[in-house]
This record gives sequence, structure tokens and C-alpha cells, in this order.
Amino acid sequence: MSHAVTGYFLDVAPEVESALERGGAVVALESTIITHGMPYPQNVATAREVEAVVRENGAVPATIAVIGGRIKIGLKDEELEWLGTATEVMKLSRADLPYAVAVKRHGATTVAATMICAHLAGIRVFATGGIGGVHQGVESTMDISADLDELARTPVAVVCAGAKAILDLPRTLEYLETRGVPVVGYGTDTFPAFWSRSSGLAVPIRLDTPEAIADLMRTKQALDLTGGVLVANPVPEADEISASDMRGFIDGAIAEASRRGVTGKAVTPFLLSFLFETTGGRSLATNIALVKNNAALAARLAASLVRAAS
Ligand code: PSU
Ligand code: MN
Repeated sequence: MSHAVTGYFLDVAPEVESALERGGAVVALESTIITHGMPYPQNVATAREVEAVVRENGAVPATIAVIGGRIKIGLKDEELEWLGTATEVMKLSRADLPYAVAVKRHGATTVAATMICAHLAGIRVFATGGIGGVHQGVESTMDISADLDELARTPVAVVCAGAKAILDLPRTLEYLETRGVPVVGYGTDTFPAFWSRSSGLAVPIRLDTPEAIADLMRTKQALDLTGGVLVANPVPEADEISASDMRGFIDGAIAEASRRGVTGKAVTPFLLSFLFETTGGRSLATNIALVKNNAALAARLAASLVRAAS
């Protein structure tokens, strides 16, 4: 997209714009985690802390959301606070983004939509908690997150703690392979399961430094291969909830969602908030810790990418 057209839809925060212009490190952050992933006030506090972690690790944070139809690349502090309490905020994936912009709605961007907006702004690295994936029961629901196809088409590296263990993780990995997405375990041989360090499933690629991941990204681009890279970074040991501890809570949450007839976009937010209640807040504490851990790695990766370019 030309600069003129991009400028027509995007409001890039001055700090982000100047970092991009001088070839500095920038990390995109999503906003669905704020509006649909965590309760207030922890959502706003976490969003601020995550931005601080990005800075401490040498990059400029750019939290992305749609406000009144404008695609914001970098939010003001009062916009973050407003987003954390607002009720009329859509959950925007690829399919919803043009509508929200056209009719001037407010929307929080999922992994898929954040990747699209980051790419429009020229940002190459993005930190989140856990990506969406193939849902359990996909045989009947066909519920596969648009995050996976976005990873196949948009050249942004997404640093996550794996996919949420509420999903069908073996099928999520199969789908990513089918769509040609490199999945990197950062310092691990197994794919992380969000709240737990390991799903027990082998991760296709293991890399141990941000520099090695930056090198993979550059090589992929040089080979003219489209799409992003998924970097799976296990939650720190001190903050994890073991897979066996999580299993019962997750099964209970999925059963409750089906009892209540929760479908579509509402599934992931429902499961996250139900788990927050049933784990007595433990799932949220782990979620906060893993997002900060991902923000630190994403900032180091972004810094490594710009170093190598100069
Ligand atoms: N990571 C978190 N919490 C979240 C999400 C990610 O720690 O709430 C959001 C992301 O925005 C992701 C979305 O794109 O969940 C997946 O939604 P769905 O399964 O409907 O595609
Ligand atoms: Mn879905």
C-alpha cells in the first residue's frame, strides 16, 4: 500500500513514527487481550507494564487498536485506559477490520488484525500472549482462528507462549505446517501450551538466541517466501501452571461453553474468563507473566533485526 493510502487510515504515534523513520526497533502489541482477554483493572495495568518491558529491552512499543474508525499505531495512555473499560469495542480479525474502519467503530485487534496493521505501518515484530488456533471439536464447528492464515500471508514475526491449551494443539501445529509457517521454539524442543511450559508436542524448529531468529526472518524474506514466523516462548518456570493441573480446568471450561451454546468469536473470551474464575485468578497471573516475557523477547528480536540491517 502506498504511503498516502496508509496515512489516510493510520494514525502513527509520533514516537513510533520517528523510531521507524530512523530504522529503530519497534514492537507491535495487540489490544484484544486488553478488551476481551483480561478483566479490568489488570488489563490496563498489564498493557502499561508490557509497554515498559518493551522499552527496557531496547524497543519502542506500539499498541494497536481501532478508535472511531482510525487505525491507531501506538496508543496514548488515556486511550489505553479508555479501551480497558469501554464496552462497545468490537473484536476485530481480518474479516471485521474494513467494516470497523468504514463505519468508524471502535475495535480491538486480534493477532490477525494486529499483524495486518503492524505490516501497514512497517513493523516487523509483534508480541502477544497466545495465538488463536484450531479449536477442539473442529470436526463439527470448523472453528479455526484467522490468526493461522494470517501467519501464512503477512510478514510479521509473532512472539507468543504457544497456543492456548484450550485449543487442539496437534491440529494447530499441523495446520501451521500445511500453510508453510515456520514455528520456532525459543530455547525449547517442545511447543509451549500457554499456561504450561510444554504441550509435550515436538516443535519443528529450535533456536536459542534472538539473533538466530532474526537471521531466519531475513533468510525467509530473501527467499521470497511470504508470511510470518511464529516464535513460541515458554512461560517462565516460576509462573507456569502444569499441564496436568490445567487439564481439569480446561475440560470444565470447554464443557461449560458448550452447555451455554457459546460459539464463534465469543469462545476464546468466554474460556479465558471462565478459567480466571475457576482457577481462583491463577490463570490470569500466569497470562500476565507470559505476555511480559514475550514482550522482552520481541524487543530483543526487533533490536537484533535493526542491528543486522545497519
Ligand atoms: N493472547 C492472550 N489473550 C487473548 C488473546 C491472545 O493472552 O485474549 C486473543 C488474541 O487477540 C487472539 C485471540 O488473536 O485471542 C484469538 O481469538 P479467536 O480464537 O477467536 O481467533
Ligand atoms: Mn474462532
